[in-house]
Amino acid sequence: MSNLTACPLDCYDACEILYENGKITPQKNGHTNGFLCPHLNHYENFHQIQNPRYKGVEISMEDALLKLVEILETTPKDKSLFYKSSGNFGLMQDVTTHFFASYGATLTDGSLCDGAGEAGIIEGRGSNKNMPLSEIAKSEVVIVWGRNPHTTSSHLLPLLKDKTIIVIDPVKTKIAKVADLHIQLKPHTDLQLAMFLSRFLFIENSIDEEYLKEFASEYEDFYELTQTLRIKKTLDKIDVSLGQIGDLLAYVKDKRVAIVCGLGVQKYRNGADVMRAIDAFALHLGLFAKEGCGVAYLGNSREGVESPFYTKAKKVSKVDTKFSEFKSVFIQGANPLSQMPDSTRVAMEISSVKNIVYFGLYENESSAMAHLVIPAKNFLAKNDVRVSYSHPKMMPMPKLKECEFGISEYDLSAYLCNEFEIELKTQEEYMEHFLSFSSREIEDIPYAKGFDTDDGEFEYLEELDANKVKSDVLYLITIKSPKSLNSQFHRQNHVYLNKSHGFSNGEMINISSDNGNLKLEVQLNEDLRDDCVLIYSGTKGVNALTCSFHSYEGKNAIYQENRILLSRC
Ligand SMILES: Nc1nc2c(c(=O)[nH]1)N[C@H]1C(S)=C(S)[C@@H](COP(=O)(O)OP(=O)(O)OC[C@H]3O[C@@H](n4cnc5c(=O)[nH]c(N)nc54)[C@H](O)[C@@H]3O)O[C@H]1N2
Ligand SMILES: Nc1nc2c(c(=O)[nH]1)N[C@H]1C(S)=C(S)[C@@H](COP(=O)(O)OP(=O)(O)OC[C@H]3O[C@@H](n4cnc5c(=O)[nH]c(N)nc54)[C@H](O)[C@@H]3O)O[C@H]1N2
Ligand code: SF4
Ligand SMILES: [Mo]
Repeated sequence: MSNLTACPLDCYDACEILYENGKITPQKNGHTNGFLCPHLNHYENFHQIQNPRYKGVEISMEDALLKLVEILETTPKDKSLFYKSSGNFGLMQDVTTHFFASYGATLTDGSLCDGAGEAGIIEGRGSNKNMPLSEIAKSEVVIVWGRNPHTTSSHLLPLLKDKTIIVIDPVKTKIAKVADLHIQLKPHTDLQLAMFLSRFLFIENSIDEEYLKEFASEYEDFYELTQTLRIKKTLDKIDVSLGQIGDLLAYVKDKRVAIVCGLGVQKYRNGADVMRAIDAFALHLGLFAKEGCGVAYLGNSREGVESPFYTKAKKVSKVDTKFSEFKSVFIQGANPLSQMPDSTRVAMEISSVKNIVYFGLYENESSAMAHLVIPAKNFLAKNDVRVSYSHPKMMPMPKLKECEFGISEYDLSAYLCNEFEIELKTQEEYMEHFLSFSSREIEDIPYAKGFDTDDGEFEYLEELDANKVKSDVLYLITIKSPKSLNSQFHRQNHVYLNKSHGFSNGEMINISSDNGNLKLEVQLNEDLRDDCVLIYSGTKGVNALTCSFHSYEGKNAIYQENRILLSRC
């Protein structure tokens, strides 16, 4: 049996890995380049939940499954909610969705992650096809725009060697420190910057009019829209200089350019518009039609893969879920009590739910609230298969070890389907179905022949709903930590800020927003702007500060819209 598998975590890289002599090791060839990130290096050291429990008392798996059936039987179908997130990215994880949808439970839609940016991309291009890693490798200049690759996509780093690197990020990230140009703009001002970049390309006459006439014929209207922004006043407000814009344009001129975007640009209400304005800049640079050029974002990793599961159901948003409207809530691969925005609201809402079922690997805020806890098996002990955001490979994740505790998603679903007489194919049939997409075609240069909109043309933003840039406010930056995968593994417990606020290292301070507050210990960090306060995703309590409004498009959470106040404890 091959000991080759893939990392199950929700991460850009989707690394192939080996399981040899009871140890996870990196795959020498391919994009992992023989090194693993800290999560996988220490994966098996993290304590997994081993025993099911009901109301705090350990019970057998058999009793846990009987309890689960009893909970479902005593709950009206429309009062059962299935809440799944991305703890494990395997395609087989959705077999539980199949059960709950077929059963008649309510599911969730919306996104805590990349939905706003994706909506903007789809509006502009008609679809969301990602730039593959193999094309990024061929570029000469990489613009890292609101992504933190040393933390969140470390396997991109070898590809960036010897290229010109431009970083657009309010934080002086590791990549910003070695970049040829770092634009440390004010948060939430990327829309304005992207509009200016397009405008100056027009002014310099650096656009390919023939290409635009064919694929984006409204370009003159868009140019007019960019002119509605006053140059000096806006640049001052967003903290970008004309010189920086000139430098950036000089670096990208006549070069193969990859714009590698992350979530940072779109954790805002108008996140879709921001991404669409960045796409427009890429379009004016001609990045959609050339080798080694393009825009990379998270994208739809399941492009071209048909789901074999039944997933039609009533859906409620996973951003502001009204848990109290349900009698039973089944949580899989998620820690909503920490990771959803407005966690105080979430805790209040969910406390009135009669039956909270948690199906996961680790103890956390959600398992602590749950009445019934069912341990899952980890990816090494079950069969699955996954796809990646950045390459077309279908990666089998076969079962590589026995584990006496926990239950796989397939086995749990098989049990429930049997109890409730719902049709389910064998696991082998589902695996075969997924693997049949192994040779699906993914274009190297997406959109080379035009866009996927109705008329094949790029749809521009038509009005500029740029947020008012405020001065004298503190922005909350809440991003991914190198030590945790959201709330999995080693969670952080500090607030990071620079010394201009007058606090010292180790001091406990109060951080408050319109939404709530929390106390954290200060770590001074001079990589941050004076107007930014950083708290990592996964830090306990961080989402007490965030609101549960949706982005205007894409039904996404907006983690960085809250202004922050700091005070001594
Ligand atoms: N180690 C680790 N890796 C992870 C994860 C993890 O938790 N830990 N999580 C995984 C998941 S679920 C995801 S979705 C990905 C996300 O990975 P990334 O896309 O890298 O997302 P973030 O870390 O949220 O933020 C990226 C960058 O955006 C910057 N930023 C913040 N606000 C703004 C802004 O207004 N404008 C601009 N231009 N930049 C801004 C931040 O300073 C940060 O450097 O990472 C995945 N990989
Ligand atoms: N403040 C703030 N909040 C954020 C973010 C942010 O940047 N800042 N980022 C947002 C983003 S991008 C995301 S994607 C979400 C992530 O939100 P969640 O998906 O809720 O994130 P995790 O904290 O990774 O929790 C995943 C859970 O999955 C379980 N799990 C892991 N593997 C398996 C498995 O094989 N089977 C089962 N059944 N369970 C498993 C683990 O027990 C773990 O508790 O958080 C969002 N929340
Ligand atoms: S870099 Fe990402 S995909 Fe690769 S092993 Fe680490 S968490 Fe998994
Ligand atoms: Mo995410």
